[in-house]
Amino acid sequence: MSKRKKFFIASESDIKKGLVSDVYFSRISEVLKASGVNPFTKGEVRAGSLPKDWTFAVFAGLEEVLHLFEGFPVDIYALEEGEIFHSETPVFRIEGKYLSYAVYETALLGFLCQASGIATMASRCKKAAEGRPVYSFGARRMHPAIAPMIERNAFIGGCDGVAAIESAHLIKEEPVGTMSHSFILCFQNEKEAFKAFHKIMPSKIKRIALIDTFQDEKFGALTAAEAIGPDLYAVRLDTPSSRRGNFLKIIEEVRWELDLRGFNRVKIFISGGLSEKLISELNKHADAYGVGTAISNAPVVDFSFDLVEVDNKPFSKRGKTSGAKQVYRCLKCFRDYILPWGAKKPTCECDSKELEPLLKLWMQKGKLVKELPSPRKIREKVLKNLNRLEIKL
Ligand code: PCP
Repeated sequence: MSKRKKFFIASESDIKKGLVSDVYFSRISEVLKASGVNPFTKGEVRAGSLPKDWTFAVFAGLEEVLHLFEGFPVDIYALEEGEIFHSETPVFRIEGKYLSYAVYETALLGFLCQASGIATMASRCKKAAEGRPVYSFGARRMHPAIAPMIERNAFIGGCDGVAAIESAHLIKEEPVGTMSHSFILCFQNEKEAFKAFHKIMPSKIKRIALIDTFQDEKFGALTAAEAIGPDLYAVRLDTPSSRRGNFLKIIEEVRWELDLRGFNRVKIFISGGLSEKLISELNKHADAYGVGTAISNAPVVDFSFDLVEVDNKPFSKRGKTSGAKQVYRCLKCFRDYILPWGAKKPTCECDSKELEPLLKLWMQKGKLVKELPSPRKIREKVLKNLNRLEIKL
């Protein structure tokens, strides 16, 4: 058992050693071992339903799961990360002697449930923003130990960038940031703060001025324009809820006052309390968004793990369909067909024969057999698929 911890987190080796496991798994493993029972099994992950009124979700977390099982005598089939799935879609299957992976079910589901929830919420915010940039600003809302995981999945889900340095490092992207209220409060003078930022920050850092600290946003915007001039890239409104009133009207005014004085190129960046619905309401005048809580505290996808074959016989508990499965997606109409593994590829009701098998072999006997795509590649896949999907707001 690990020594007294300063931070209450499990280390990579704790997870790899199977210590992040609900105790009943090690107890039943003990009983199975003592009874000489260790069948060859196939276990499947799927979600019986999706959170809220979500009609689709984005599959994420697979890369960590593959690292968890590296070196184990198991084979793994799964959707590609970034793949769109629906309730009841089998998204992952592990094959091997049950005791070779039994105590890892907790970690396996933990990796997939939270990552897929975050990636899906990021994709919904990105869809609602209708092409405008959406940045992940939510590391501060969660335990810092998981900030890189949160923001990696926010990025692959569609966010255009992430704020925390270690998260950006993980995905090999530049961190994104503006300026904080505390910065301006330290100067006790907005104009001086803006000028100092402009004077000292390297030119590659976009000049995004926070304009709601002391005064009405439209005057804050003009102060920023005066202080930074043509290099002003955007103004950020993080207006406290007590002052928001008709927020779209405030943003419209800022837009008017900037345009009136020739600052048409200056963009308007919004943050604070955002989620899909508010984003869609502010698109008329907003150019970019910083989303924190809504993405980092996204509902998890309630995946469950179930054995579907024991000793190569289809065998599952009540309420779960037995046997290994394949999911065929019609590339023309995006309809899915869930069929027994090995069944003939179907023809779609839309008569298209272009159906893609979604469950791919990623690991054989604990060895990766397929290259892991970069976060940017996975993000491109999500954005491509998002164009085909509707979200109810
Ligand atoms: C917050 C900070 C976060 C934003 C809002 C996320 O502003 O900028 O990135 O908010 P959300 O979780 O509601 O989506 P402040 O708390 O005012 O912090 P700061 O002064 O540092 O911008």
